Amino acid sequence: MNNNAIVTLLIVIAVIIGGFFLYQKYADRPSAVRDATTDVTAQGGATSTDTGLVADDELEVKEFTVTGKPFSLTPNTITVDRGDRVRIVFKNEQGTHDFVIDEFDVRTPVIGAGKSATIEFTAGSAGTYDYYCSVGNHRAQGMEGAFIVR
Ligand SMILES: [Cu+2]
Repeated sequence: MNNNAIVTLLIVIAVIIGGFFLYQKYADRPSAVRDATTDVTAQGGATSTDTGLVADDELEVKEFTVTGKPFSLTPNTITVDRGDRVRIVFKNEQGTHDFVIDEFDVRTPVIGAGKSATIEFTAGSAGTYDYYCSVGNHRAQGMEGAFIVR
């Protein structure tokens, strides 16, 4: 009878311990769900990071192609907003030319016919500036334009 009582006690202890571990397993589940919820919140955070990417898009480079030939620069007006990052692709169709904006230290090399040169800069302050070809008297003959920063 004593042995039976001990066996019964062991079974009761086993059931209690088993029940405890079982309870722990189920108790873990809600916290796992809570982790998943935290992940969802983290994704919400990622969405605000996307907003940051939109802000980066505003810093996108504004590219303009300017064609040079005797004796014109086309287009002869370029308009950007203050603070814009600007890229000028200067394509020379005929003759020998360069592209210059003094105020922004913009100056491509002098290039020959069929060549192109690219220069990038930031339009730092508002105003109207001249761009021109600095070769010979090309500017006086018409190779100039207005670079407008709003
Ligand atoms: Cu020129």
